[in-house]
Amino acid sequence: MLRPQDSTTRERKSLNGLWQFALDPQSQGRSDRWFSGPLADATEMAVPASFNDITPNAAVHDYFGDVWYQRTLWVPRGWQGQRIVLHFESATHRATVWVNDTEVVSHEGGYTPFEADITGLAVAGEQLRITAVVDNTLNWQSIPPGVVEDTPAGKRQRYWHDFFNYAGLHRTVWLYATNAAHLSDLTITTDLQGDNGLVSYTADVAGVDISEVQVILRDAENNPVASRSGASGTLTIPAVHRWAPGEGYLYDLEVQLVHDGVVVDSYSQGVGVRTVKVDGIRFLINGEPFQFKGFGKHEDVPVIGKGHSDAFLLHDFELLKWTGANSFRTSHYPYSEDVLDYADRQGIVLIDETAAVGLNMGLGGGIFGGQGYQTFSAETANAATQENHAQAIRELIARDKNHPSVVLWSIANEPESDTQEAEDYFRPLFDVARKADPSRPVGFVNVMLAPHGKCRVSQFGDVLMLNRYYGWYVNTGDLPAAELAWEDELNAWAGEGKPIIITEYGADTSPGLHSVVPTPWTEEYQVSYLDMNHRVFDRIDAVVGEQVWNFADFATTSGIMRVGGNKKGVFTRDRQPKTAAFALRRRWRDDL
Ligand code: GCB
Repeated sequence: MLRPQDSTTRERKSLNGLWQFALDPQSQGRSDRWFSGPLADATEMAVPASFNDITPNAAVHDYFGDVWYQRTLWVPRGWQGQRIVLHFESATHRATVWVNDTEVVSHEGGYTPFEADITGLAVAGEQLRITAVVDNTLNWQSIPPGVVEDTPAGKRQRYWHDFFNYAGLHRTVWLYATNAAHLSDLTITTDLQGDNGLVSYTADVAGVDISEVQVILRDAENNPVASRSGASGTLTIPAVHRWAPGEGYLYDLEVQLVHDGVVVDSYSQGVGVRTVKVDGIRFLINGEPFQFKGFGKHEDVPVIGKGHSDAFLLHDFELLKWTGANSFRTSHYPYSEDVLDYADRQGIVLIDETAAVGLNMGLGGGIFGGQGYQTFSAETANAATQENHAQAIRELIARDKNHPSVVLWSIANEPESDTQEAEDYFRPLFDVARKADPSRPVGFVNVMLAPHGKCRVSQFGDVLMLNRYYGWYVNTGDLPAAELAWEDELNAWAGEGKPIIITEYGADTSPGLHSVVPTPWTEEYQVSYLDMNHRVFDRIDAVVGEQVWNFADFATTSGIMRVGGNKKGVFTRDRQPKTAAFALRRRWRDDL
């Protein structure tokens, strides 16, 4: 699926703004056909945004189940005879959509796009009613998983990931038009041969039998540098300007579909020419060892929750550069495509993650509440969960495969990985990722409960991604003991001969809390904790990356371990620096 864009043959219309909105706590909207007319008793809701924090109302904040979004719109009068498509960049966690009274699409998974061809329903110059029911319930088959429990006070949603279950329409909704004959997908890979860049492409075409594909590659100054025809092929760029970390140089590949001598579709795709390879313990970008410096992030800001905001996108990237970060992980779900596009242009390197987080009943027991479940079983995470997980991997890769910023797929965060069941569950999922994209390395993020020698899933990864909290969850406040234990474990992992990226290390820190002696929760402790980690990393060659948890404080569920959310941010939730931000800047910026 291609992201909607404007071109000489395409036109799109954003449907962002205020929609009609209603909760459906009795789950009656589907059977009562709420889509068949104006929503009764509706309020207004901003799109894009999470609905949870817009209203100062606990019933809305903690709501789970169906919510209804509706709006009317005019189909542009110039779209006569066009193919018309309704496209949602995401709906968290699943949705069904109607146009007028007709159901047009359903989609499972809260962070990847879906669309419906509504040509038969949309009449140019007339009005349409769009209704979407969005269900944010998490269950054992959803990615991420959760469970609805009966309690004396009523039903309660539980889940095992450490961020708030924000939901709604988080990203742009588009109506767009193309000709009936159109490009339906495009896959680009790049290679380097001496000074030459190679750009290989495959164009999928729909809606036409006989047609010709022409491609033109232009440099950043818009000068054509190569062209050819055919639905697939390779273009050579002499003296190529590479895409590299810190330098997001993009060529533009225009794909034209020509029918009877007329260009019936034109689609442009940014292309960063670079290579990615794992070689022993080295992670190579363009053949050069790359050292990841950065953060695990979240899509999380006040009021709009996980709603995309261009202003926060730019601000966060400015702060990343200010600290000297060259990379981040899209923990713990696929981020807005606006983030990916901007990372491409800024030369920020991404580890791109699915929403498979919380598949681990060993975690918790006091932190997130006792679990009382087995992770993998017929009743809990089972074959249906695995199929949804496979689909989440396929959709992530289908969406993000053409982004040069993405150098590594993370198929899960901290799942159970020390049992036979986990090995059986994950082995085929690595194959799914490799089949979908043979060009990038694949890994998953390992949890402290499955240390070296116990983890049975790391064998499948091209790199090792480790989350560790020595000096925080263990050896709390005792950094000398933490340093010894951490170095011991890391040395054992280094024996595997794979590159190691520390994808999480961090300490909760209350901004403004200070102490001259090392005291957890103080700003000074966060700095000393990071210093200790860095000493360990600098002594082990296989460590090719450090991504601090977290870039900024973020919202979580209520819990005795969380004081107004997770406070491991180096910046506060409103993006003010803690002392650690300056310490990282000193370590990471080599121009200061
Ligand atoms: C982890 C999780 C992350 C949590 C973090 C923490 O290991 O991957 O989602 O927020 O620890 O702060 O406990």
